[in-house]
Amino acid sequence: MLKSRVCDAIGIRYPIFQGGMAWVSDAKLAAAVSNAGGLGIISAMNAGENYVREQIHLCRALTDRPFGVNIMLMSPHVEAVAKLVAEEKVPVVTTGAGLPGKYMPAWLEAGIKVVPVVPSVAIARRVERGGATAVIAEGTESGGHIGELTTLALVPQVADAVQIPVIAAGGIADGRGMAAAFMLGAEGVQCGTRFLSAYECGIHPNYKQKVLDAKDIATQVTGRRLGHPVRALKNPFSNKFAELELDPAVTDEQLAAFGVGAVRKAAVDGNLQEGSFLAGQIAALVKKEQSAKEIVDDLMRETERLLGEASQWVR
Ligand code: TUI
Repeated sequence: MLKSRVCDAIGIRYPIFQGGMAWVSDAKLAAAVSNAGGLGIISAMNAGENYVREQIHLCRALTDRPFGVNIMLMSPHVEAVAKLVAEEKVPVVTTGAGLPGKYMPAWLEAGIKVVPVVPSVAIARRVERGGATAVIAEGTESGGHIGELTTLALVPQVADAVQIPVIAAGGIADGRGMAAAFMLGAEGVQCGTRFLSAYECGIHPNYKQKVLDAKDIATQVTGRRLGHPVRALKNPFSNKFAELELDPAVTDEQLAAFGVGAVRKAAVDGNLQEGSFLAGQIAALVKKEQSAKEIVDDLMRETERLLGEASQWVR
C-alpha cells in the first residue's frame, strides 16, 4: 500500500488532499474526503469568522477524522479567521495567495499542523524555517490563483530544497498524475478540479457540466495585469475580462471591480455568462460524477498499479 510521511504527519490513511476552493469546498465535501481516508479541506475564502466557525463545527459533526481549513491570505477577514482556527484548534491549516509567516507562531502554539501552498523554492524554504509540517508545491496548471512554474519544474526543485514532505498540486486528476508526482519527489498530492465532480460537492449543476464538457484547451488565465493571475474555464466572463485587461482606457480599479463576485456567481448561481468557473488544465480528465470515496479509491488504485509496474521500463 502507498504510504508516505504525509500520512504519518497528518494522521490520514491516503496522501491525498482536497484543495480548498472558494465557494466550493464546504464542510460537506471536506468531511466526505476525510471519511474516504484523504484530507478534506474547508475553504475560508473571503468569508467572516461566523461562517468559518459554522463550517468547522459542521465538519466535526460529519467526521471524526482530521480535516483542514484553507486560509486565503488576501481575504479581508484573514486576521479574524486566523485567530478563530487557533481557538478551534483545527487539525490542519493550509494557506494560499500569500505568506503565512505572521500567523504561524499562534497556529503552531495551538498544535495546528500548518501546510502552506508555495509557488517557489524561496517561499518553501521560508515556511519550513517558520515551522511548516509540509508544503504544497502548486504548479501553474491548477485552477484559481496561480504561480509561474509548472508542477513538473516546481516539485523536484522544492523537494531538493526542503526536508519536510512536499505535496504536489496543479495538473493532477488521476493515478498517472499522482504516480508522476511521487516520481518527482512528492509524498502526497492535492487535487481540486477532480473533486468538482464529486456528488458531495454542492456547486451549481452548470459548473459540474462545464467541467465535464471541458477540452484540453478549455482554460484561460486572466488577471496578470493586476498581479493576480487566475485560471478559469473560458466563457463570456473570462473573454470580457481578457479584453478589458488589454484596454488602456480601463483602470486597474475598474478591472478589479469587474471581477468582484464572479466566483460566487459561478459556483452558487451557475451563471454561465457572468461567473468565473475556476478549474485547472486537467478539467478534461474529469469524465463523470462520482462520490468522494470513489475518487479517492480510484486515485489510490491507479497510482499503486502504476508505481508497481514502473520497473517494466528498466531492462
Ligand atoms: O490560493 C490559491 N488559489 C486561489 S485563491 C483564490 S481567491 C482569489 N481570487 C481572485 C484573485 C486572487 C485570489 C482562488 N484561487 N492557490 C494557492 C496559491 N498560493 N497559488 C499561488 C500562491 C502563492 C502566491 C504567492 C503563495 C504564496 C505567495 O507568496 C508570495 C507573495 O508575494 O505573497
